[in-house]
Formats: sequence, structure tokens, C-alpha cells
Amino acid sequence: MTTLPEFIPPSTEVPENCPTVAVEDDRTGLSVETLRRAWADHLFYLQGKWPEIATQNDLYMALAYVVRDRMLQRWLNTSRLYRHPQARIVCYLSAEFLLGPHLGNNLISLGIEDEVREAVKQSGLDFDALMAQEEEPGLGNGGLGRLAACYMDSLASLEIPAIGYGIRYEFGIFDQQIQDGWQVEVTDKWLQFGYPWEMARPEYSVEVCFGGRTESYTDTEGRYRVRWVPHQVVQGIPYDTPIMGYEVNTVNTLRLWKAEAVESFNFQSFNVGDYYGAVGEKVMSENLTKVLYPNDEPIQGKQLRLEQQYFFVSCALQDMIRLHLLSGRTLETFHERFTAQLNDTHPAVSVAELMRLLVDVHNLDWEVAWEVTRRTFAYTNHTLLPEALEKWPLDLFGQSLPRHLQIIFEINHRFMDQVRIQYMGNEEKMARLSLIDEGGERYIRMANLACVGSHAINGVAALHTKLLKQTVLKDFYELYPEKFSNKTNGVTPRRWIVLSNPRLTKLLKDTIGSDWIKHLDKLKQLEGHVQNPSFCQHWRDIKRAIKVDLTNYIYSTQGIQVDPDSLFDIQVKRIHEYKRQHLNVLHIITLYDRIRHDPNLDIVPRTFIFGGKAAPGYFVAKRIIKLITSVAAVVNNDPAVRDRIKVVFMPDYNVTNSQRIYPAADLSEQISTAGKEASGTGNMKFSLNGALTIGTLDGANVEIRDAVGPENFFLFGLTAPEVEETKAQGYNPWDYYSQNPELKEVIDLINAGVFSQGDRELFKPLVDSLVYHDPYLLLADYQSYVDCQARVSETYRDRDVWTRMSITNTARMGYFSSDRAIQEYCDEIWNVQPVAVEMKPYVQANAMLSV
Ligand code: 26Q
Repeated sequence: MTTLPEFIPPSTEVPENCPTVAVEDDRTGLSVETLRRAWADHLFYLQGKWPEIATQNDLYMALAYVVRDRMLQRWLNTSRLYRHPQARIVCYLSAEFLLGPHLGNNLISLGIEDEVREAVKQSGLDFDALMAQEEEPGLGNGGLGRLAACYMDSLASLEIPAIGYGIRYEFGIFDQQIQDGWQVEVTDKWLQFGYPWEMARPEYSVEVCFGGRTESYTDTEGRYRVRWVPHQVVQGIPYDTPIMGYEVNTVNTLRLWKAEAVESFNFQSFNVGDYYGAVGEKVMSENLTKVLYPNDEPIQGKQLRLEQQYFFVSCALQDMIRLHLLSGRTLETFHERFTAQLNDTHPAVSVAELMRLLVDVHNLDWEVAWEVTRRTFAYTNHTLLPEALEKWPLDLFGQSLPRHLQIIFEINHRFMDQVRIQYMGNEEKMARLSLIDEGGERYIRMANLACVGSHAINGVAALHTKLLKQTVLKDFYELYPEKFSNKTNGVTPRRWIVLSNPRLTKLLKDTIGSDWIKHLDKLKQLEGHVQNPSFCQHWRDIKRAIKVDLTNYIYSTQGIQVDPDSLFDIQVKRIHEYKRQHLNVLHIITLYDRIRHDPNLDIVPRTFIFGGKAAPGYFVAKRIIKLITSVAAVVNNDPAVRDRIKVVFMPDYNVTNSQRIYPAADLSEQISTAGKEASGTGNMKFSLNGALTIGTLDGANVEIRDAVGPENFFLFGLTAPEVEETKAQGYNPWDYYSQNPELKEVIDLINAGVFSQGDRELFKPLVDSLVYHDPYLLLADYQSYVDCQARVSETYRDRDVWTRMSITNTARMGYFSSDRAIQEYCDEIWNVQPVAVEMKPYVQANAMLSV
């Protein structure tokens, strides 16, 4: 831990008579009495309400401000570090941050949950109902965005100075409704009732250019230079959200950018009377950050998406340059103060933008700028699917970013010169390494740009990194082996245990103390209690209580009665063919079919729970949702089943909802085709909360199984090499269908319209795809999966065995903390140290003003 020397920025001379803010005042005091007074004060002065007419939302907002006040001293003290010339700062660049609700999390980090609960209780109100008011900012699609949020939590908790940079989408990921069994998308209006956790900082706005053309000229020193004459200029306005570390003084900043029109830009249109034309420009500018693309794989040809990416990247880099220059240093040392992580290729245009800013705007030589750029960036890849690698058609790219196109050509030119020496005459290799895909329509390959422009490249699980080196990034691995490393994902125990599972948290605290919250490895100590019958009983009681909560929630929201003593078998994640929710459905139909054949079949009662959104344009994924809801409608209402199996599709799976789901699981479904899921992080959240996993050897499942022990993990299915092998030998799913009578019967039931009221067309596209193509090998893995599920059921019959396996899972999952992952990034990629944020008893008000 470093303590940096006192640093008073030159611009903030503090006069003697400057007013001061006391630490123990109504805005910071922590007694129940002070909290209640502050709450009433905010209700009156910020919401403008008396208690008797306040809505639940008013009460929530006022309470949120009470909590935010208590973070501000620490927040501003941390922010001052960003200008400190000796501070080294991590910038996490991500098009998505899927944060989840803040109130509960901040209370935990501040350590004032009990006081605030008491204050609310003394006012005769329901604390949990107030918490439920919070709209989560759904500024992400799934895994990648949620990972960014976990990493922000860990950075702050480890006291690493960091800034998250991203986009403040006005509408986040859509809300999902289920109507007649189909997904219906509803706009997510997360800002409509006000959002207390952000502060606009218009004083740090920047301008971002688009379109137009470039001009070359010779400067006064006779140097060749290029200037960009843009067609459009928009303004980026930063909105800051505090990210508080757990029980530390560090409060980092998540700085999200909103696009607005530059007031004066199209003033000429007004002069010629084209009022609508001028306003139209304004509307276009504001469209940039209007909505999150709800796809979790690249979509072709969407110019607005490219412009979103460039917009936030340009804002972020301009902001970093401003901070660097403020600290009094020159841009040749930019990479010494900042390290920037590219969360996939979505921010990869950064490489060209930093070059432009350094060379065109700040006059650095190309070679110097390139060295700074390469030493600044590191790139995390999150996918193995070749079709999910981002690429942009050249002309589309050039229309929005003509100067960047030139810069990318120049980078590529120099890069090709360098590899030509190494791979003399190997034209194919050169073509694969090139930043430009020239086979047919020409594209810019963003992963190639990220690899060339970064000093470090990583995958997100051991298997994923290994396969990256062998497949999609093979040529880059051969060229730069030293750049590659693995950083297995992790999740934050603060949100995923302490906040979402208070019962387990209490049991853990009572049994092994609280150290595990910051040092998750300490969960190991639980192993000493696995043989203790009363501890096991307690463990089981807790799981049952949580399942009862979920049972009640399902009943109150959907009117479906499930049995809390049944095995809760849960699959929640984005809907994708490679994630194979439909394999899970084939198993459900298998059990249903067996019950129909033998009404007295002795089976372990199960509740199958699904949740997840489908990309709105992903036809097959939407039909998988319809299949699940249709099977649910039949199975849940067939008296022959006698409630032994129930199927529930929980609508609108998001962070808030997931927090009641993970803790309630007995069985976690991680059943993707081996080699397709980069890591998975839900798998970690389930197992940490004591669920057992049924899974393939894919993504981080491999490491989870190693950690918890193969005897505590239900493994099935082909391995990644076997998948490749099977395909190479000409996989024919029809053979599996025709040769496996039970599988055949299951598929025939779907085909016959048993789940679609006789409609044989509804699921035909799904079934045909399986029987004739089956690109994700469901039929090849079917028998192995069904057999494995039988082992699950047999194990569940012996509750003592199951409980011991459950405890062992939690005990051995410490490695999957995002604290461990972030520590590895700090040590092996970023080279950053924690910095103590000092809390002075009094802070002069105007010294706090500038960040
Ligand atoms: C790109 C261009 C245009 C439109 C959309 C996109 C886009 C958006 C989101 C592409 C991909 C994503 C998200 C990917 C993602 O979430 N990947 C997951 O990342 C997790 C964290 O590393 C892994 O655990 C998952 O295995 C991986 O699927």
C-alpha cells in the first residue's frame, strides 16, 4: 500500500477564510437520530414533499441521498488522486456496465445497514419495500457488462485508483414481458423517476467529431500533418457515479457519457430559416446514447453502434489527457499514469483515437505516440465464436471516422512491414494478421487492431485462453507469445453473497467470522464444519427458507405454486443456442414422458426454473422461450404429473431478480457446448451460494470442477476436442435421433404438437434444426445429460450427502472472487498498487470542488 505525498493542485489555492465542512454533521453523521433527521430534510428539500404526501419513490430517493451524502467525503478525496502526478490509475473501458441496484450495496460498503434499517423502522416504514423501489441501471446485456461491474467493486475494495468509462444509455436493456408465452420487449425507462446515484459534470464536457473529410498540410516546422474537417460535432457530458469499496475510504468513479448537441454548431441553419433542419441535427446528436443495443454478439452494419463506441472512447481519452495535463506532466508519460483495459473490442477504436489525439492534436511524433499507445492498452477477449469477432465494413467506418481509417491503414502498413520480415513469403499468414480483411467486401478487424495496439492480451478462463491461442488469436499468439495470459473471471462476494444472501452471510459470520468478505479464500474454513450435523442442519434450514422466499415470490408474481422441498433446478442466462436451454427442455420432456408411461413413477420432485432475455432479432432464441413456456403450460397443468415436476419461466431476468434466484438454487445448469462459453460467471454465483453444478467441461466450469472436486460436480458431455472431432467426422444428428428411442419419442412429442395445442408448425424450425443440423450437438450430448441428471436425483435423495456437497462447493469457491481476478490484473498487466485515501477530519469546501 502506498501513501502518496500531499498534493495540492496548483489551481486550487485555498484562502484562509474558506468555509469548512465538518465530518460529523447532518450530512455525515451515522446515529439513528441523525439519519432520520437527514432523511426528513432530503424529503423536504430535495423531493419537495411532506411525509404524508410522499410516494414510496420519494422516500427511497430521500434515503438514497442520505446514503450518498455519507460517501461524498471519501469520493472527493479519492477523486483528487486522479490528478496526483504520482498516482497510477486504471481506466476500465467498457461499452457496458451492468451495475444492479446501489442502495443496499452502498449500505454494506459503508457498514451502516443496521443503523439505516433502524432509522426506517423507527419511522414505521418497510425498509425492504423502499429498497425495492430502486430501478437498476441495465446498461449491459449480460456477462461482459456484469463482469465490468464486479471489477469496479473489487478495484475500489482493493483501494486501486480507477475510473470506469462507458456510455450513459438513456434506455438500457429492455424489460422483458411474457405474453402468451412469447417475449415482448418494453423500453427500460430507468431515469424516469430520477436517479440519485449520478452527478452530471457538464464542466468536463468534451467535443466529439464525426464524418466529413481530412486535409493534409505542412505545418510551420515543415512537417506533414493531417487535419480532420468533420461533418458533425457532438458534445459528451460526463455523469459520475461513486463506486464505493467495501469498508475502505476508496470511492472510485464510474464516468458515463451522454451525447448532446453542440449548441452553436448548426446555427447557420437557423439563419437561413431552417429551424427543423437545425433541431434535426440536435435530435441526431442525442440519438447517439439513446439506447443500448440489446445484442450480445456483433450485429452487422449498424453505423450508430460504431458511433456509440467511438463516442465514449473519444470522451474517455480526452478526459484522461485532461487529467494528465492537469497533473503537470507531458503526454510522453501518459502510459505511466494510465493503464486502459479494453473490455472486448467494443472500445478497440481507442487505439486509433489515442494515436489521433497524440499525433494530430498534441503534435507527438508517430513513433513516440505509438509507444505510448501500445503501453497504455491491454485487451480482454470474451469470445471464441469466430462469427462473434467484431468487424466493420471499410466504407461504413470511413464515413463516420475518415481520419481513423487513415490511421488504421498507417498502423497496418507499419505492422505488415514488420511481420513481412518474420514471415517472408507467407502471404496467407500476412492476410490473416492484417487489420484489414480483404477476402471479398473489405472490413476492419477490431480484434486484430486490439492485439496490435495492446501490450497484453487475455482470455477469461483457462480453457478459453488456451483455445484462443489455438484458434481465433493463433497467429497473434505465435507472433507475440509474451503478450498472452489468462485471467479467469471472478464475481464480487459483496453483492453475490453479502447483499443477496443475508441468511448465508449470517451463518458464515457466526461460523468463521467476517474475513471471507475481503479474502474469499477463507471460506475454506467451512470444511472444518462439514461433518458437524448441527451445522449441516442449519445449512439445510437456510436453503429451505430461501427456497420458500422464492416460492412465495413465484406465487405472488405468476400464480404458480411450486414445492419448496422439490429440487430447484435453475438455468438463468441470456437465451442462446450454444447455451442449450433447449437441452434442458429435452430432459424435462423426458421426465414428463416417463411419468405419462408410468403414472406412479418414483421420481425426485423438481422445479425447473428458467430466466433470460433473447436478443429481439434472434428468431431461434425467441422460439426457445416459447418452447419453455409451452412445456410449462402442459406439464404444470397435467394432473397425471401430480406436481412432481413444475416448470417456471421467470420474466425479466436482471441483476435485481437474479439476487433472489442464485441463493435459492440446488442445481445450477451450465450446459453449453464445450468450447463455446468463454467463461460464464453465473456458474460461480450459484456454486458460491451452495448450488451443485451440472455442467460440461466448458469455460470456467473446468476450473470450478477442479476447485470443488470432481466428486462434487455433475459432469457430462463431450469435451471441446471431442466436439471438434465429432464435427470433423461428419456429425449426423439424425443417427442419434433414430437410434435413441427415448430421444426420438421426446422429439416426436414436440413435433406432434403436444406442447402447441396440435400446431405442428410452431416448433418445426427448432426441431428441424436439431434433427438435421444441430450445430451445438444437443443430440450428441443428450444421453449423457439425461444419465447425469439421474445421478443428480439419486444424490438428492440422500439429503445429508447433498448438504455436505453443497457446503463443500461454497467452501472451495474462494478462488472465484473478483478480488483475486483484479489482483492478478494489477500484478501481471496493469502494474498498479493500492493507494491509501486519507480522511482528514475537516475538508475545505473549495478544495473539494475540482476533480
Ligand atoms: C458488439 C457489436 C455490436 C453489437 C453488440 C455487440 C456485443 C455486445 C455485447 C457483443 C458481445 C457482447 C457481450 C458478450 C458477453 O457478455 N460475453 C460473455 O462475457 C462473459 C464475461 O467474460 C463470459 O463469462 C461469457 O462466457 C461470455 O459469453
